[in-house]
Amino acid sequence: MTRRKILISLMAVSLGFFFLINVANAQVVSKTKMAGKVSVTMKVLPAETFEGAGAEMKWDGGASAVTMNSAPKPNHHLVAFLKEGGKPVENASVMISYRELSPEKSDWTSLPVCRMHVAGKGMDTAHFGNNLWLAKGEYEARVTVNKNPAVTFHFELTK
Ligand SMILES: [Cu+2]
Repeated sequence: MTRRKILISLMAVSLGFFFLINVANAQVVSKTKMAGKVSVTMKVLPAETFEGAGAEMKWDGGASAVTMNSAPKPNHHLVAFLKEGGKPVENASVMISYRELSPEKSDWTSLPVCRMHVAGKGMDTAHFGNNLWLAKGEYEARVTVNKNPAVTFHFELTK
């Protein structure tokens, strides 16, 4: 092997590691609870894009999407997927609020909730929520769907 080829393979290997580390770093939280007859799956995903050619989310109602160029730049996507009788719920009035429990205790903050679906995947993937910035720590999120009692989820972000 020439020196140049060795250098290129080293670069490819380190690029591979870079992607691996990033995938491993993408923290995903998913929890499900019942709110009346509606099953509410709260997810905390890495922030998703709403704009540009390869946009991951298609906004389709409610509050404005918090885009990647918002300040502070969002690092998470806090959303609720709803099902009733095993079928995805597309239309609902959804309120989401959250608060930090540790390291600092904060007041409840309401998330501007928009409805979206996964771009190109149709309304079966409809969900409610938004991008936001959250520091590492423990949190509680409260999701209210229509007139059902609110459901509370506890989650921890390690990054
Ligand atoms: Cu989304």
